[in-house]
Amino acid sequence: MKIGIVCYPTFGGSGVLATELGMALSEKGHEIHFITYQQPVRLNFHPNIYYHEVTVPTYPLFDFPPYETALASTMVNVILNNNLDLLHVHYAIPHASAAYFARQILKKQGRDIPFITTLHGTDITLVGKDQTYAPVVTFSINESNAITAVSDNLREETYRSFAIEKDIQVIPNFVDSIRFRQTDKGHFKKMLAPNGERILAHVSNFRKVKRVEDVVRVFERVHEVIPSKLLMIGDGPERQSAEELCRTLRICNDIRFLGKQEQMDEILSITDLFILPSSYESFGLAALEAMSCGVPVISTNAGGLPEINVQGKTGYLSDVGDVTDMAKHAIEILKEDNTLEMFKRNAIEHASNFEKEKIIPMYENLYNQVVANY
Ligand code: GMT
Repeated sequence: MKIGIVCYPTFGGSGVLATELGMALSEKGHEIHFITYQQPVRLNFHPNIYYHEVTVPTYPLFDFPPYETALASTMVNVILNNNLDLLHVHYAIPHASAAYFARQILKKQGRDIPFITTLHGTDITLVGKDQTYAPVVTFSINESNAITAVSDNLREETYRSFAIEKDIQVIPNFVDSIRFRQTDKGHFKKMLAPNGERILAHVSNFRKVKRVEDVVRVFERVHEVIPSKLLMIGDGPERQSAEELCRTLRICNDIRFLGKQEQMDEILSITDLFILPSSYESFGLAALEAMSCGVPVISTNAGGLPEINVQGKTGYLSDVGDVTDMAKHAIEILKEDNTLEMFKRNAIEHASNFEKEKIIPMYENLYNQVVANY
């Protein structure tokens, strides 16, 4: 099949998932055309992969250059030039409405193409709900030829927040367990934790919803009891306040802010515990990648997190903001080697339910159905 994939090309989970999906499909023989404003961060070369950059010409009149218009026009051109069978857009805003627009333009030219919208989270739970966007989001989701959500929770949230008239199929996120596996990176570990300290990690875009200060507060409590180091990976608006908090708590020496990193598999290989205290996660792809590398997870019980983190097995889940409970469980996991080993094994085993080989065929089946019924 010839498939156009539209996503945010950044480190965010939706872009990562869309890129991994495109790469996996290309390995299975599909021709994949990425349509984005920048080369997606995780995109590797493959003969079946094409990359089409959306450029937005500027003009002094434009205080807000019309990205959605440029995107829809690029979609039209890519579809016509490459004879695509299907568009798969990740993150509703503004990708679903741009796809609708492109489809309408093509219809006028006697060339029709279906599009699938995958909902990822903040497009529904935060940004999409805003009345500034909601009418367009509702309309374009309903106009999609198929809709998927990455968790049961996100599916329910979408029905609760928007008047959706169609079925939303849940296709969970997946992980490449060949890349995200436990490997021996003992030399890195020795450099970061020279005295055998436990290593805790957090990965995110440091937005409010991630509650990064809670990560620091949990670490402070763990650190009092267990010799440990914390790796903070990623960047975003809350980074500075988290760094300030480290200074106030006088634990800076044991916390490293690494910024955005591409080799997450290597960092996760030396990590003992992953902390994700978000006030909402539709899924928590970063936690799944950690689990696949044998890293247990301390998370909140918000959104779709209970669908991937299993209480007392792969980690623990606490109420949002309950850093005392999170720290108590973190200490319980990290205290004894035997306990940590058991949680690590469980994490790998449970993550295997979300291996890409199990999930990609769900997308392929959907593509076949949509194209056949169009
Ligand atoms: O977490 C973010 O803020 C980024 C966001 C995105 O759209 O890239 O991630 C969302 O999609 C990921 C992939 O499906 C999910 O794993 C994340 O849980 C979800 N984030 C939220 O719901 C906050």
